[in-house]
Parts: sequence; structure tokens; C-alpha cells
Amino acid sequence: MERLNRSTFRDVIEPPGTGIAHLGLGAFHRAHEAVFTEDAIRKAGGDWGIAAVAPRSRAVLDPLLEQDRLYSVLTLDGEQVTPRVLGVHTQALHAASAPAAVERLLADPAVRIVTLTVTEKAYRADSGIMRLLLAGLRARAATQAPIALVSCDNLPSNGQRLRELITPELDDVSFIGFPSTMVDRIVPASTDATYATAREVLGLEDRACVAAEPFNAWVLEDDFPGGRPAWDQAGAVITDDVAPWEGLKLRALLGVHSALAYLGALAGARTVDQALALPGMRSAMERFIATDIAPTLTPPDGVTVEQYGRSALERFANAGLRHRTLQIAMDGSQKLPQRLLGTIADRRAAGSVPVYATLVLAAWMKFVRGAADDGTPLPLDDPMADRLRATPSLLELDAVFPPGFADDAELRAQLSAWSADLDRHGVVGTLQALR
Ligand code: CS2
Repeated sequence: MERLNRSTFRDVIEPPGTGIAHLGLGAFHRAHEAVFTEDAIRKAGGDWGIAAVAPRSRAVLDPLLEQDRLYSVLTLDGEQVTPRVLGVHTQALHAASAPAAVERLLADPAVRIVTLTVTEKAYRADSGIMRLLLAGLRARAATQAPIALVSCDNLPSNGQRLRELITPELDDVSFIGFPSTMVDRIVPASTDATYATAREVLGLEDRACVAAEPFNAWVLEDDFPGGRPAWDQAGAVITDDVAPWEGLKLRALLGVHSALAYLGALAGARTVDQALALPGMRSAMERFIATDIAPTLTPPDGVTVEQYGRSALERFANAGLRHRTLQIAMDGSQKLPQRLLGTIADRRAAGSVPVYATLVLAAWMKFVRGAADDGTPLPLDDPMADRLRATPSLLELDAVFPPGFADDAELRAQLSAWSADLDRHGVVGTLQALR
């Protein structure tokens, strides 16, 4: 079968120039920002092509280069597949083997935005990708050409977080904007099944395709000193305050996603939709949202946490996605603070012990011990894996848990009760007893 490229597929955009450098060439970027940016260029023009930088792995980079940087996004809605070929990437670079080229890109005044999808664990000044970003910004200081650094990772106040990380490392940050953003689209890692679907619907071989749900959202603060694409004309929301959206996303969507990942993995559910279909799971998640999460959030005007939570559950039920529970279960030590532990801390401060949130925490703790309910081994893919497995009492890890958790007798009692239930009855037995 022929390969997807600019001679086998002609009906595709060719941006006039590069205005964005993107760090992190994972599936998420290709189905999220790339789509918003291409739509913005189609609507309003602008030389906002994206130069994508792959930090280490060449697994996406090489196929993209072989395909003239074209790839397809397959939108999956149950059994229905809608393909779209994207052509918004003007360059694709490999940071590990060509750091100087990336530095030059970041210093180039034509590049006015750097976007990042580098995962939670990379937000430290000594991570490889942050060191490279800093080197590029130091080179850029010579011209002081205005630029925005846009975090698209699921962290609270992600722009502020980046600002705090970058500011102490540079003499001057006055030419840099740090807008916070909330990003949202479910984009599972591509598998052989994804490549097979691409062959079927495109009639071409596409080794860089991604599959995603229909929903796609982006909320951004407007802090772009060098300008930006007309993302608002492509459906993005530009606002003064991302925080209400971010709270919903982190706690009512991702908190529940992680809950399904750990409870589901323990119960032997391979995918999120299977986890949600376990007996008792949906009602437990609805109550987790209504009784534990909702009281901790102030949603944006016109939205309720329950409504938002219901639509999150509908999205998770999309059986076409086959999103693996073990993929979402990765890096729990980096994800749980903002997804779950903040909810527990807020409920404790208000004097209650959150029943469902502690069940999810007990499920993670059992997941860390490395065996499912039926004894099947579970992998612990986490930058803190060794420490997590070596610690006799996880609550004592202050790199993960807020202060006060370890000495909180009521919280400990609720957690031990859940742990005993999970050990004795498994996830399904425990959920059924809740009904
Ligand atoms: C998922 C997220 O892998 C994970 O941790 O929970 O990537 C999630 O699918 C997206 O943030 C949804 O917008």
C-alpha cells in the first residue's frame, strides 16, 4: 500500500511559515493543538506553521519525516471513524541528536510561541527538555524577540508553574508571556489497530496517525506578546481566568479518569469503557463527583460540576477509543496530587472524610503493590516507582502527599477500611456492597 505523503495526498494545507515551536511530539499534540492551529490558519491565515520537536524517541518523528510531515487524526465515535489529514507541521526535529538546531529554532524571532506537552514529570529545571528550552531562551535574549511559552500539560496554573521554573534561570523574562491553559481531548496511544484503521479509511499507509474522541477543547489566557493564531475562531476559548476550567478538568475529569484506571486495572478491565461498565462503577463515580468533588470546586458560569461530570462519563464510555487503563495509571505519583489529593485535602479541611476519593486512593495504593484482584501482576510505570515500592507507609511520602495526611487518624482509618475491603472482596465486590 502507498504511503501517505504530499504526492499521494494533495488536499492538505501548506502553511506559509513557522510561527510555533512545539516540544513533545506525542499523540495528544497531534490531535489537539495541531487541529486548532490548522483550523485557525484556514479561517484567518497567518504564518503559524508548527515546528515539532521530539525530545528523545524517534518513534513518531521518523514516520512523520517519511510522510512529508503529514498524518491523519481518526475521530472515533463508537464504531464510526472520521479521518482527517493534517499538514500544519513545517518541520520536525530531534532534540537528543540535534540540540543546536532546536536552540536556533527557539531563538528565531519568527517563532513567537513555544507550546509544550512534556508530561507532569518534566516540570523541573534539570529535566532535559527544560534545559534545552532554557538554552534556547538564553540565545533569544540577544534579540529579546517577544514570545509566549504555553504549557499544555495537566498541571494546576500551568503557566505560572512554567514562569516560576524559568524566571530564576534567566536574567530577564520581560519578553516572555506565560499564559495558563486548560487542554482537553482524549487521545490514547496509537496501536497496530490504529494503523490498520488508517489503512482502511485512507487507503494509504500512515505510520504517524492518531485516534481521538470527537470532543476537543482549549481554554487559554491571552498573554501572547508576539501574537497568536486565531485559535478563538477555531473553537478555543480565550479568557482572563483559566482556573475554574482547570479545576473541573483536573478533579472532575482527570480525577475520575485515574479512578477508573486504578479500580479498573485491579478488576482486570483493560480499557476505560470496560472499567466504567463494571457492576456498580458508574454509580460510584457519579457519587464520587457529586459528594466529594463538587463541593471543592467553583465551576465557570453556566456549568455545574454534576453536568460536567456526566458528560465526562459519557466521553469515557466511548468504546471506539479502547483507551488502556494501564496507560492512564502511569506516573500516579505525578498525577494524583492535582487529580485526587487536592480534593481529599479540601474535604478534610471542611471537616469531612470523602468516602469515594479515599476508595480511589486505596485502589492506587493496592495498584502500587503490584497485583490485580485475581493476582495478575500489574506494572508500576512511575518515576518514583522504587521509592513507592520501598516505603512501608505511602502517606509519609511528602513528595506526593500534602502535609497532614500522615497524621490524620480519621483519614487513615477510612483508608485501612477500604484497603481491607479491596483485599477481601476485590473492586467489584467492594463496589457492589456500596449499592
Ligand atoms: C489521561 C489524560 O493519560 C492520562 O493521564 O487521563 O491524558 C486524558 O486523556 C486527557 O488529559 C484528556 O483531556
